[in-house]
Amino acid sequence: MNEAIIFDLDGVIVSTDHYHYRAWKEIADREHVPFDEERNGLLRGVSREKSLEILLELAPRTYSAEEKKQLAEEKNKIYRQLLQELTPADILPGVLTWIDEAKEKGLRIAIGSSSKNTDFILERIGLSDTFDAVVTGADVEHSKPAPDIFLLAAERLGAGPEQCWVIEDAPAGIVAAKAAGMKTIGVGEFVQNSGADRWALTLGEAKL
Ligand code: B16
Ligand code: MG
Repeated sequence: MNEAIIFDLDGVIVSTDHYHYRAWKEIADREHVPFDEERNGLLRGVSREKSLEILLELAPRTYSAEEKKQLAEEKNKIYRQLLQELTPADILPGVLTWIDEAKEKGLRIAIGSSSKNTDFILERIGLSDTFDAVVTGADVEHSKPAPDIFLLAAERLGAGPEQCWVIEDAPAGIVAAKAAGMKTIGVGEFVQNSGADRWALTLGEAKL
């Protein structure tokens, strides 16, 4: 049976980093928590709730579970507003070629993303009907770096883990894919030394 490809979303298909940053920064400033682009890098690929935990590590006070829930909701509201700016022109270089070539070769393709905004993002960039399966943080209890998202994506594709290639931009995603027993292609500077089986600076330069 042919191999399958599971694409991460944020950082591989489209870059939403700066939107996440702008939304988290607004929350951080309001709460007097130091936060910059470097700290934002720590949130790459991990869930919204875990991202908030990391952000609040530098907070001057502690927060109740209810307060955290509210902050995460507020962040998402700001983020969703910013996502309105996304268009198909934001699809990262090389993505459409990868999708076309996979389809030509008869490979099944999926999205495996921690983002609970996946459906909205795919809609904004015009790729809602492109993938054979879409698995997000909303479908599993444990998000990346746990393997659950990728294992469910493989199951929905009808592929065994050993047949799957995962394309990821985040260390948490590479750890998750390896824990799932899958082959990995790291894309971008954040996963250059993360132990991915293959690596390229951009998806356009990456090879299966
Ligand atoms: P949301 P990915 C991840 O998406 C992002 O990289 C990460 O920064 C974000 O915190 C996470 O989704 C959750 O996103 O708040 O939209 O549910 O890289 O796994 O596609
Ligand atoms: Mg990512």
